[in-house]
Amino acid sequence: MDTPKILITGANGQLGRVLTQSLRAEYGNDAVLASDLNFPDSAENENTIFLDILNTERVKETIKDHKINQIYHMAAILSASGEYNPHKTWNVNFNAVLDLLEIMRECNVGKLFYPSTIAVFGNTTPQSMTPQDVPLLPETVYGISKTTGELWCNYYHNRYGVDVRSLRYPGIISYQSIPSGGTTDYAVEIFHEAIKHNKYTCFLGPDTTLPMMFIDDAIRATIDLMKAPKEKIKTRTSYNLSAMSFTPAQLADEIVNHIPQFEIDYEPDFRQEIANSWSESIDDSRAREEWGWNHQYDITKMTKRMITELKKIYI
Ligand code: AKB
Repeated sequence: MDTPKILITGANGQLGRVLTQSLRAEYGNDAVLASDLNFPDSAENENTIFLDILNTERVKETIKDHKINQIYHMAAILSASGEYNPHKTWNVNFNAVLDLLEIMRECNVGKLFYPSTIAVFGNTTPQSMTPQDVPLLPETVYGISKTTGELWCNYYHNRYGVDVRSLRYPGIISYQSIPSGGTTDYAVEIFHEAIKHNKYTCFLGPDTTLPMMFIDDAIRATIDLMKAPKEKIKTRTSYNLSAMSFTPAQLADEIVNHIPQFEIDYEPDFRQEIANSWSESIDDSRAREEWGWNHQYDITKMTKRMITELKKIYI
């Protein structure tokens, strides 16, 4: 197997940052080229570049110049932000992926990781233990673009043999950055506000159940999927992936176990409708059977770790 030479797009995002650190820890700094539109804390250097994924020629040059053989394409506009600018969201989330698939084919790049999401599900999807193969009728432009991307990934794999692998991420909970633009972001914001102010106003109602995952599990799933032998990856649209499901009220109760004075109130906004169209829980048995996926964090373990890590930052 070739030594990995990895390009990460969206390396400054919630998942991209931690993925960059983890892949560098595993393969060395020089094996990982981190790219994004901007990096507030660091200037460009030989392993970090500013790259607009809509600039197809520059993306292609970068892949050729750096002899890239694996791409983690993490750049995307998320569900809530996407609704403010549907056409830009389509361009970033879909057209850039189609161009990338074509570059993969043309330049014979080894592997592509394509992040999909629970936003591919919609009001017609069974909401409890959503099966792997269901009709997808997403409500948001983010969901539409990710669904279409899944289908094109499958097409490029079947037609041209492009080794593209994908996961349908639930809401990701991490302490390394504050996500923005998503519907599941409340589950990160709540920890910051609990530690700083002992209270949080949630933009979803108390009983909104959504699937969630702690960052360590999400990163391990991503890297394990990319490392799995080709013949084990039988799903080339995107794998359902699951760890835990909870409501804002249940998460608040967990936080109270660590911060007894914590209080939550609720002011649902337009994101409530998006959340209502998504699954409450996910059947990810195919990922577990085919390449050995197994989560390690439940709501209790995740809450304890989030509070421990954020206290190191704030207190
Ligand atoms: C969002 O809320 O938009 C994302 C997602 C579930 O893909 N976190």
